Amino acid sequence: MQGKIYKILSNFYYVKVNNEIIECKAKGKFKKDLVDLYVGDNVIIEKIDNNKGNIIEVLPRKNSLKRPSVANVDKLIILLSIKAPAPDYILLDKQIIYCLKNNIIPIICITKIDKDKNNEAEKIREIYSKIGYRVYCISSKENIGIEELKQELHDYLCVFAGNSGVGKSTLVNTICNNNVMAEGNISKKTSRGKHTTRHVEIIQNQNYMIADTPGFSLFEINDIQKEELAIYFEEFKAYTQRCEFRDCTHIKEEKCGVKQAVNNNDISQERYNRYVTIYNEISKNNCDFK
Ligand SMILES: Nc1nc2c(ncn2[C@@H]2O[C@H](COP(=O)(O)OP(=O)(O)O)[C@@H](O)[C@H]2O)c(=O)[nH]1
Ligand SMILES: [Mg+2]
Ligand SMILES: [Zn+2]
Repeated sequence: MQGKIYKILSNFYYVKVNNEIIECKAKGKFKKDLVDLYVGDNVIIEKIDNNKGNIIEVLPRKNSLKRPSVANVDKLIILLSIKAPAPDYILLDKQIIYCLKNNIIPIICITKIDKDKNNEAEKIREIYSKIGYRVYCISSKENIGIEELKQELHDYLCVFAGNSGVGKSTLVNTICNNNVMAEGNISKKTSRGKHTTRHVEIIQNQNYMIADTPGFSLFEINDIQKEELAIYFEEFKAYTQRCEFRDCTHIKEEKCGVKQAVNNNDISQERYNRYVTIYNEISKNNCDFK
C-alpha cells in the first residue's frame, strides 16, 4: 500500500493511506539503510494490524526541505505583511530563488492588507504577477482574499514561509476553520512575533495538506553560484540575448540587455537592485570559503 507520512513522533510514523491514518514503524534492513524519513515522504507500507503497519520503502523525493524537514513540497506560500513586520523583499526574492531551485511553485501572499494605507500591496502584485508569479492579497482579520487562496492550496502539499509575525499561524487557522495552531503575539519592542510553532506535521483538514513549520525565516542560498543567479530572475531571460558577452553578469558590463530593460522599465528596478545585492552576498560568501 502506498501512503504519505503526515506526522512523525519519536519512532512512530503516521502514514495516510486512502483517508486512513496508519501508525507505522520503520523496520529491519530498511531502517538501517535509511538516512531519514520526512513528513511528506511517499512510502510503501505493509499493514500488520488494523491501524498499524511497517514502512518498507520510501519513494523518490521531488524535493526536500531541511529545516524543518519536509519532503515533496508542491507549493511554498511566501507570506509578507504590509506592516508589523514591514515587507522583507530580499527574503521574498531569496525564497522565490529557493523554490525555483527546488522544484517548488512559489505563491506570494501579501498579508494584513487591512493595514495597507498606501496601496503597497498593489505595487507588489504588479511587479510579481508581471513576471508570472501568482500573488494573493489577503487579510485574515477581515476575511479578504481567503477563498481565492484556498483554491490555490487545494490538494497540494503546501508550506507557509515568512518572517515571524507575518501571520502564518493566523492564516492557517483561518483556512482550516479551527484553532490548529498557536498564534504568537507580536512583542511591541521588536514588532516581531514569538516563535510558537514547534514541530512539523501535515494538518489534516478536508482537502488541504498544510505542513505547519516553525517558520522558514532564513533561507540559505549557499549552494547557488553567482553565475547561475540570473537564471532565477526569470524576467531577465527575455533580454539576455542582447548582452554583449555570453557570461554577462548584468552588473558591470556596458552592453547589457538586462540593464537596458531596467532602463526601459521592462524589468523592475527594485528587482534588479535586489539581484545585485544577492549577487554581492553570494560573491562575499564564496570569497570567505576560498
Ligand atoms: N491587522 C492584522 N493583523 C493580523 C492579521 N493576521 C495576523 N495578524 C496579527 O499578527 C500577529 C502575528 O500573527 P501570527 O499568525 O502569530 O504570525 P506568525 O508568526 O507568522 O505565525 C498576531 O498578533 C495576529 O493577530 C491580519 O490579517 N490583519
Ligand atoms: Mg506562528
Ligand atoms: Zn547582461
